[in-house]
Amino acid sequence: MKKPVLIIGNKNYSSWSLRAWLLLKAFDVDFEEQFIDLLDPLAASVLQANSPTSKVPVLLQDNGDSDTIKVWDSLAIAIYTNDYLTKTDIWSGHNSFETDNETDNETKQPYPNLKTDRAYCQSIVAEMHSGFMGIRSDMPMNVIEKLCIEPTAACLNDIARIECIFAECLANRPVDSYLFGGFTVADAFFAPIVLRLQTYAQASEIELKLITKQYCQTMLRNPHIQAWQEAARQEHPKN
Ligand SMILES: N[C@@H](CCC(=O)N[C@@H](CS)C(=O)NCC(=O)O)C(=O)O
Repeated sequence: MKKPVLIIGNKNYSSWSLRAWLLLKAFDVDFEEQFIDLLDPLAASVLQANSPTSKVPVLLQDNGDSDTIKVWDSLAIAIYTNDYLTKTDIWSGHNSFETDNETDNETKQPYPNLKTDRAYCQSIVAEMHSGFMGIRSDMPMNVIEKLCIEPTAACLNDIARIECIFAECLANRPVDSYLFGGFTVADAFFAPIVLRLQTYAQASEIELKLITKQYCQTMLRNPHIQAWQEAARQEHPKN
């Protein structure tokens, strides 16, 4: 079986590409990358040829008999990954067999809070996918820079909401936890926020809560996020 192919944009700029890429990496999916340079004057025609929405990411999987399954949009890629590409339940980070049975294989005990955590995870992933326009418009992803902005009220409201989500998820967890303990799709969807805070927060004197800073540190230590940042720097060799 051929490896799935993930079509992505520039690692310095494409936040939706990062979400899908990180998800596949974190859940050990063996895939190939295909790059579209979004800054190239010909990008529009290349996007049009590869994506029904003319946007990245797009996931392609060989389905035999010259048939290729095409999945566009980061949220659809997450759902497809959960259904077909990994044995981990991406909404909880646990083994799918265990979550189907709602029982920890080792202890044979029901997982505490499994349904509540999965529902929360699904809700914040959907919220990220459809919202946070203030932060998206004031703080476009730019991995390699440190930039000072005057954040609008909409952006500050979005940051406050994100800090509230982080605080609720991380309450009563060890300092170096992901949002639900182990890595879930929520961490992949909030990864671009962490990189945006790295680019803009300190340079713009935006005060963040301790728990937000701790979560950002945890994410920035993730080897896949480090590899993504390094690749973003390679796209711009002068940095
Ligand atoms: N809702 C889409 C958003 C995808 C999106 O906006 N991708 C941007 C890159 S981050 C893109 O392809 N932009 C190209 C263009 O608009 O020309 C998803 O979740 O995948």
